[in-house]
Amino acid sequence: MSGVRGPSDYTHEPPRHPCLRINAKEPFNAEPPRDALISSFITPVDLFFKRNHGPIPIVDDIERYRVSIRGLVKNSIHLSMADIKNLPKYSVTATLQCAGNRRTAMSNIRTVRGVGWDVSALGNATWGGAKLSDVLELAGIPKLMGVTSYGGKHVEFVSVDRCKEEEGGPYKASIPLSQAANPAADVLLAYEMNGEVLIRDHGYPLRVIVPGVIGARSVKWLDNINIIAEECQGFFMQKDYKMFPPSVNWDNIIWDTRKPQMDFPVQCAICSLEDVDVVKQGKITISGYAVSGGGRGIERVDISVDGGKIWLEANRYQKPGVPYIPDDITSEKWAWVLFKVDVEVANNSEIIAKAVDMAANVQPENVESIWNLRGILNTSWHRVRVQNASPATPRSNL
Ligand SMILES: Nc1nc2c(c(=O)[nH]1)N[C@H]1C(S)=C(S)[C@@H](COP(=O)(O)O)O[C@H]1N2
Ligand SMILES: [Mo]
Repeated sequence: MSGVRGPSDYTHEPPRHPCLRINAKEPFNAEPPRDALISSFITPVDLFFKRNHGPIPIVDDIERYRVSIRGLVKNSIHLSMADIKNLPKYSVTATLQCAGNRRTAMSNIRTVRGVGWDVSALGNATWGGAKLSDVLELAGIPKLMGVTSYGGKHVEFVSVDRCKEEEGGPYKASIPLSQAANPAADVLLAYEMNGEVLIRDHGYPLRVIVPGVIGARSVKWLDNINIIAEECQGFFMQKDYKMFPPSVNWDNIIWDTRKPQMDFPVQCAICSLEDVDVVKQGKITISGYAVSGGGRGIERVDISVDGGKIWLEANRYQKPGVPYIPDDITSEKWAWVLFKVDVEVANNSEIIAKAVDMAANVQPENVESIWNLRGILNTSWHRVRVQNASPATPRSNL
């Protein structure tokens, strides 16, 4: 009906960059190599991580595409892409991070359920589109409204992809109306990524971007927007993407006891080195990314090259050469910062990175203390181990 449909198999998947590391093939889940991630502040579209729960939807006729806004509102409306593009266009640079980022390292402690990810299940893009607050206004919901006169308190986004978790139904999620109708929250209905038309993998023709919130709420291939009284009852809100304590296992879990995860916590990772890496003796440059949720900028990134005894502060930047100042109005509040520091490393040492956000939240020291059965939000100190390549490693004569 809306001009976009979810196929039932994987015969119509789009082409993908050969550099991506595939964590699951069907549905397609892939991330770029660590060093590719930090080669630019803006992540190129083809290297941006792809996180799917079903086959990629197909748009047969963009002219026929409509997104409807309905439910507990005065006016139900159906908007074409032209209607959406008629609204003021905003560009928001925001980091999208999957809650499962760094899951593999958590599963090394104790088994968790979910697709394994290294440290690259995130990316930083400039999203172009209409503000959701402007779209809601067309349906009769004034800006900054927390509840409609019909009792609507949540905004549900429904897609068209077919997910096995939803028993073949579409992916869906919701955010509070107070956030959706707040222009300062920068929630977008995005049709562009890095200045180009959104590609199929990232939600063509239209997706939601909820800055500062786990990626799971940024619904791709938008079909309907429903104004509802309670939060969305879909699988990905109620039976997934919730944070449980280490004591909860699959035998004693009670999903209702926790709220769906929204903001992501402070996070950072070293991307210039693999988990165990061989480096030349002496000085090396360590670099990576740091980001926090909820619009809390990064205050500091601390690096240790001796397993956490001595710490030094890394340089942070968003534009190369321009120092990052967290509360400066020119710093992009939803975007990551990249960090860099030159250090002298001893043979066989552990290098650690930890970030501190503007609210002085700091990453937890050990993954054990935040282990959870779904393996989400592994934000523990990022550790890598380096061994020096001896300068005169003899090469075998062929
Ligand atoms: N319709 C739909 N939207 C979705 C998903 C999905 O499977 N289907 N995955 C979500 C999750 S878990 C994440 S992390 C992000 C990933 O966005 P990306 O693939 O554009 O990087 O999309 C979110 N939106
Ligand atoms: Mo995700």
